Amino acid sequence: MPRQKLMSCMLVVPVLGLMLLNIAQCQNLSEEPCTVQILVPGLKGEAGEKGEKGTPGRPGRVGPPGETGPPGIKGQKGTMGRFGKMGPSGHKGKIVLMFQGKVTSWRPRYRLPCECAPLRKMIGEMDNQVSQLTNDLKFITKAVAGIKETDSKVYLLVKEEKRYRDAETYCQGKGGHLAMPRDESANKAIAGYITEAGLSRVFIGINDLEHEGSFVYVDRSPMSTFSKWREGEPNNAYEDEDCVEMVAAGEWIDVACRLTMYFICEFDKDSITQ
Ligand SMILES: [Ca+2]
Ligand SMILES: [Ca+2]
Repeated sequence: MPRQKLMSCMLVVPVLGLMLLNIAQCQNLSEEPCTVQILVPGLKGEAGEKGEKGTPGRPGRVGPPGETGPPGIKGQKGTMGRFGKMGPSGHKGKIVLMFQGKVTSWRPRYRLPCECAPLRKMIGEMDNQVSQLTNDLKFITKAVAGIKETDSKVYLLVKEEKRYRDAETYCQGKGGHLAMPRDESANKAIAGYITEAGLSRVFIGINDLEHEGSFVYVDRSPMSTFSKWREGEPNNAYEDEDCVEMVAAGEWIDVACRLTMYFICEFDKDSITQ
C-alpha cells in the first residue's frame, strides 16, 4: 500500500461517528481493506482509597518585604563600646597668673620646669601660711571653748602633757607665758579652772632653776609678797625639784621639771585686744 494511503487510513478519530466515516472513505479510495486502530477511553472507575501523606515539598521562593509595622517600645541601653584611638595633640597653651588683681600671662620660651620653679616656691610659702593659720585657728577654738580671765589676764588650760620647759615654749609661741599667779584673786581663778576641768595638777610659771631655793616667775620677775606653798613645800625632794605645779586646792608644790602634765598659759589682755 502506498505510504500516503497508509497515513490517511491510520487517521485516528476520537468519536465513533467519525471513525465510520473514515472507514467508508478508505473503502472508497482503495479496494484494499483498511486497518484502523481505535483508542477509546473507558468508563471512569470508582474512587480509590486515600493514599498515605506524602513527604514535605521544597521551600517556596522568598516573598516580597512586608510593610513597616508600628513603632515598638524602646530597648535598654547597650554596653559601652571600646575606647577609640587617641586624638591628635592640642595647641601649646599659655600660663595665666594673677598678682594682686592684675592678670599676667606669658608663653614658656624653653622648658616648662624652669618656669615653674618660682611658682613652686610661692605655693610652698602659701602652704606654710595655711598651716600657720590652721594652728592659730585650733588655738583660738580652744581658747573660746574654755578660757578664764581676770581684770588684766586671760588664762588658757592646755590639755597636752608637756615637760615644764616645753610647756613654757608653747605658751611663748602664743604670745604669753605659763601662768604666774601674783595675788590671791589670780590664784583663785587658776585653781577654779583646774577644778572645773576635773584635773588634780598643772604646771604654773614658777621655778628655782637658776638658784636653788630662790623661786622666781618664769619671766624672771621676782616673787614679792604673795605665795601659796602647801605645808612642807617647797622641799626640793631628791634635790631634783626646780619646777612648780598647782593642785586643785590652789596650793603650790615644787616638782621635777622632767615630769609631763597639762599646763595653763597666761596672756595680758592688752596684748590680746590690740
Ligand atoms: Ca629646787
Ligand atoms: Ca616638793
